[in-house]
Amino acid sequence: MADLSTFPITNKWPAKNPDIIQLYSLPTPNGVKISIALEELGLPYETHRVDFGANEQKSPEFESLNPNGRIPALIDPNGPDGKPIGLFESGAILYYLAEKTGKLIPGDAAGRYETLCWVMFQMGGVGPMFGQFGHFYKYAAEKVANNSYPMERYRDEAKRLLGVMEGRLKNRQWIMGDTYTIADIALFPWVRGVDVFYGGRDVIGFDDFPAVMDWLERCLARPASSRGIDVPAKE
Ligand SMILES: N[C@@H](CCC(=O)N[C@@H](CS)C(=O)NCC(=O)O)C(=O)O
Repeated sequence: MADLSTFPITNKWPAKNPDIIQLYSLPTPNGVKISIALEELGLPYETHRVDFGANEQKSPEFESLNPNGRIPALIDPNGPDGKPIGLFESGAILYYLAEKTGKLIPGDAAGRYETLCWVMFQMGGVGPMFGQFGHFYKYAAEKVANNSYPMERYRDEAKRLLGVMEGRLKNRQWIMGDTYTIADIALFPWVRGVDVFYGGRDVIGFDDFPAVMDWLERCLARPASSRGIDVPAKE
């Protein structure tokens, strides 16, 4: 049995089965990227729900694994050289899982780097900008009731980014063409989130991006997406 005692996070969230991947998460766009990837890969994993209401993501135990105090974070008891490894930042976790299994990423070096470009596009662009849009459009709407600038700025940037995706997805089934990869898994929960979490479908103008919408439907229709999209479920 793997020994995870060097990871203080396991004191607060004990592992029932320390031999399988431990995922610390919530069903947010960043969180579900990892559960969806794990479902696609068929890797066994145990989930631990991090309660934002109790600010658990900023607890010393959580920050011992991710000093940035944000989900998702993960421990793989069977990391490089068979030793346990702790990881944070969803893009890095996705890349790790793809490298570990040789799946959800093209086999050739050029294809792998191109996939990484799109993962980084999500991490540096789509995630932060869509997130700020949601903040000003929904969560902090009252605070900026007299100033439409923040919402408009991030709305327009979100639209621009969707335009980039529209160009990429025209005549492609997936971001990398015929192969479903971690780039799709990084991006689609954020596009879905504009609608499901922020109610922003109309203000962003989803209808202006038909190729993105068709791709989103294809992503959501995958059985692994249904299994991973609400993980960890409420107890
Ligand atoms: N770049 C990070 C972002 C992670 C992130 O922002 N997670 C959010 C949930 S989607 C979070 O933990 N928020 C809690 C907080 O900010 O305190 C990643 O992709 O893993």
